[in-house]
Amino acid sequence: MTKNDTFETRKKLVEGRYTALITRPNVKLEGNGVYERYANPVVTAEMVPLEWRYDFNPATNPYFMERIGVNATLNSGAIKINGKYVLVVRVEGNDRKSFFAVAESDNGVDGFKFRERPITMPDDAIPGTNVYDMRLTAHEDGWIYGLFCVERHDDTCPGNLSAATATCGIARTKDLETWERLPDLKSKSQQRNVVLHPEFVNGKYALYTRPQDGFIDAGSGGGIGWGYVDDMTCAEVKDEQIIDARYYHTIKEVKNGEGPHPIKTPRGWLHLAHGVRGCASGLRYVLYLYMTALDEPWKPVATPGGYFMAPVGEEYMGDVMNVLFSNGWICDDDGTVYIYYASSDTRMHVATSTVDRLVDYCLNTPSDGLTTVKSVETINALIDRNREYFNK
Ligand code: M1P
Repeated sequence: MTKNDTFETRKKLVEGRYTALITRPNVKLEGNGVYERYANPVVTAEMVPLEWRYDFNPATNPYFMERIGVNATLNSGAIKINGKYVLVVRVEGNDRKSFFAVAESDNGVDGFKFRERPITMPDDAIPGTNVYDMRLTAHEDGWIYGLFCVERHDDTCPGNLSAATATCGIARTKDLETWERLPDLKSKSQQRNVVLHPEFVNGKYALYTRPQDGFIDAGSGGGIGWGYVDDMTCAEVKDEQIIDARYYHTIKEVKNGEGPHPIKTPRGWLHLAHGVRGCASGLRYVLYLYMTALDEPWKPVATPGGYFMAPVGEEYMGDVMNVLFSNGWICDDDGTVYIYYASSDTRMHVATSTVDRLVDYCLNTPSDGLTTVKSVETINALIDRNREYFNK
């Protein structure tokens, strides 16, 4: 077989596999009544366009080998624009650098197609090493903001190659194509998982924050915070109040962080977040919901106990095992909610539900009583109430 034959044979094979993958229909699975998962992930590393990864010139790539590998597609921001379900995907290369890329679908559950090129995100005045996990907010000021984590080496520790800092990067756009980079958020501590509330509150921009002592450890950062910003073009959060605290022996003992911005419902703001606890195999990341008051989005009104979603099946497996993470969801006009989540820092999935069901879940799931005794009391109370109805 000549080199040219090899090129043509492999190209045909790779292109055929790629087309089959990106046109594969998705199938809704039965769930627990709160939400439904889908059979296939919606975006994987293999779905990243071939022309981003392969050299298509037979003279310079006679074996049709992949030249630039993609390791994962994960933690994606989500928004609906012009009738399309749009993800700003965190694409991570084999070189460990993440970048953002837009993928769009007509129905939100399959057929996601990447735009022609990844996003060229302008740098801050202080260049970053890595960017990831964008939260998208179409704010009432008319801009679409993207808030994301910017990682830099911590130069105060010159001998330590793993010392890093986490800061909130800010950019805005009208079309997800051209981005205006604004200065990074100023705050007293390091920050990750910062999210812009979609409305002005008390005439100011409002942020969900996650103050943290170090790059990995939340440390004395007590949970999800809330703070105000006067001007997004020079954003500074001076005071943060913790609105969703961490607790001993809960799903958010070690860390928690706001997911996408909350959805406005008649009963209050509906929030999706992640909680982290330690176990023998490392950290376990799960998703949970809570609600805050409509006129006071910092005030919790419903705090269902335990997790809403945790890894199942292949979701356990990946680069960072035992992780579900979400920073994007879309609420349609008919009340359908598309929850986009990544499993084990490797691939993107969707689950669907409705605003009504998620609010019902929040208002009727018992809070965490924080002890075994309380948990058993809560179950017994349900059994008692069920006596009249069960097995009739
Ligand atoms: O590896 C799991 C997640 O770890 C971090 O999340 P957090 O800041 O809450 O600990 C982030 O690096 C996130 O991207 C990653 O998915």
